[in-house]
Amino acid sequence: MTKIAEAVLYGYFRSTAAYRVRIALGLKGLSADNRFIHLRKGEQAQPAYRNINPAGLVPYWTDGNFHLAQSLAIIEYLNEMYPNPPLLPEAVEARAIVRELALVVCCDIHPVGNLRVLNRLIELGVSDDERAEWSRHWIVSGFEAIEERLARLPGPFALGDRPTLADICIVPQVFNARRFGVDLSLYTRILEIDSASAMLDAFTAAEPGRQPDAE
Ligand SMILES: N[C@@H](CCC(=O)N[C@@H](CS)C(=O)NCC(=O)O)C(=O)O
Repeated sequence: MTKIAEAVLYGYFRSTAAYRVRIALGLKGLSADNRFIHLRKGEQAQPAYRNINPAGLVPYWTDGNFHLAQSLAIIEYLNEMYPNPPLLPEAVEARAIVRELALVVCCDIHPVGNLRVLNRLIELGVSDDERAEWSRHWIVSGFEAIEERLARLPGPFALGDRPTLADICIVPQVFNARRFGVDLSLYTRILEIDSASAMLDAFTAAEPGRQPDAE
């Protein structure tokens, strides 16, 4: 594991977006200093963190004067700075498909189940059960789209025998789906990715339960 000298990753053990960056770092054989922002305690909204990342979200990446938000931007940055092993396939079409799958997770599933959205639903009087149903609904809707797409692609990963950005996004979303009690039995290709990933240290070391701030 090569430590990137001044780099700091701000994260939270259960943040699926930070989980994506942890996997990417692991696949590259890289590490950074970790700082933990306790999202449940609201540390992301405190001035101490807002002064670092005004958006008040994790993950956040700093390397000296270079600052970067958004997990996909951080992962693509790491992929360009440290090209081996590549996290995107070589063929243009394959790269586009991998990005398509990653974006279903990052744009269509994750944002509507994010903590601040669920907190806003609490303010609007939505019950615990209804909020859980809300999260499951959007995970199922996105997973159906992903599963259909994956059915036409070779496994065991999203696109062939090497993990890519698609797997980096899908695996943390599977963790989140299990947390919300989604029945995953229908998604055989997604489960295949989950099993193939579980054989790789980069994925297991990034699991929420293995992080120093895990509760
Ligand atoms: N699109 C952003 C999403 C970042 C994000 O929403 N992170 C969540 C944790 S997974 C967060 O910080 N939530 C804090 C909150 O909702 O207050 C990314 O991919 O980095």
